[in-house]
Amino acid sequence: MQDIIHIDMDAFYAAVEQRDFPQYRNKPVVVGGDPEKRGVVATCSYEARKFGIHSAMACARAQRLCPKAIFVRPRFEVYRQISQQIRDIMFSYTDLVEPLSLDEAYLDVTHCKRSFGSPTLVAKAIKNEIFQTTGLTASAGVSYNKFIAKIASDMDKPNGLTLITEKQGPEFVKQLPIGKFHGIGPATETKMQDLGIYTGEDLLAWSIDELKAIFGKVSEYYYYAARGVDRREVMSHRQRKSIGSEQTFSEDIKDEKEMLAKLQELATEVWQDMHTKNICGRTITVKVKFDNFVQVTRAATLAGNISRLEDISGQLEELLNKAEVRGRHVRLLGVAVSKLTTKEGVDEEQLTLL
Ligand code: DCP
Ligand code: MG
Repeated sequence: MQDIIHIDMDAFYAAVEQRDFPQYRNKPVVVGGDPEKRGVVATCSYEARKFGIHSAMACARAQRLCPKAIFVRPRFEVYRQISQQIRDIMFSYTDLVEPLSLDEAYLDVTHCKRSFGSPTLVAKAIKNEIFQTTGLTASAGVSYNKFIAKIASDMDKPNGLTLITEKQGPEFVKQLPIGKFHGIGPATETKMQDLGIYTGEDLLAWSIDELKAIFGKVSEYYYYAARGVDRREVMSHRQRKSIGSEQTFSEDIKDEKEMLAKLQELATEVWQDMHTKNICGRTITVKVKFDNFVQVTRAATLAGNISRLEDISGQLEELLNKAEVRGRHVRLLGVAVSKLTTKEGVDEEQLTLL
């Protein structure tokens, strides 16, 4: 059995605009094109949704529905940066992360790197970390496959967390409107409804062959989905850029010597990991998060590859000093190595392209 989490940011572009421009908060905000120039809505804040505004609607119509709405242009570069922050968080929990767009991803946490006892607690921790890091909320669906996890993440938006267990799965799918199935867009939905298929339960009456005659290759997915079954795996296309280890402390650390000792421990872990994975690197980064959640990183790049643990350890004190930790309370420390190559001297990035 797999433990799958689907994470989807709430009103993503609009939430970013409300975060960065306090004057937009609690107001109907529409991100998209120009209403005067046949622009289209990319997304809108939950305040704007109350007026019936939604993605892909003409901005001119949105303006008629809510004349007070604030129209803003998208800032893709900012969204991309935040998307990367979110992904880094996800990858710190599992290597199996499959992004679907800038604001959503599937995670397979069956073998979570930072285990908290249950996938629901892992989802909670990820949501929490996303909020601490970006100031934005996400919704999570927790289930035993991708199909159900994705529907679950949409059930309690915004800032929701919904668990659907393997036991609940088949009954849950029965009552599901057919248009909610991932991959069934408006055209297929109409086609299904014309055949009398309105819910998952209606779909149960159809054999694979009957479905294939009408829907072709995707029929198998429909057939199994109707039974709450989805065997698709979470596909990660990650190119590893760094290898690292970090720790959040139950109590903040104030003593510099203690910080350095912790960094040494983390460096040893990283070194062992590099060794097992047969990876070399040149850049050493120390990450420090203070009690006010401000995070700083300080890095040093060596002339050649790291060849001994001491190459990493030797940099820690100076990097810690550069992070200006003196007199401050530290809640997290991390060590990472980047500019990676394999022992054979081939770039990891090149390897993944082979
Ligand atoms: N997007 C877009 N055009 C669309 C749909 C979406 O440009 N037709 C962009 C803007 C969204 C982002 O993609 O912010 C994510 O899409 P979602 O469908 O996840 O929508 P939101 O995150 O905005 O809202 P929700 O809270 O419903 O997830
Ligand atoms: Mg979203």
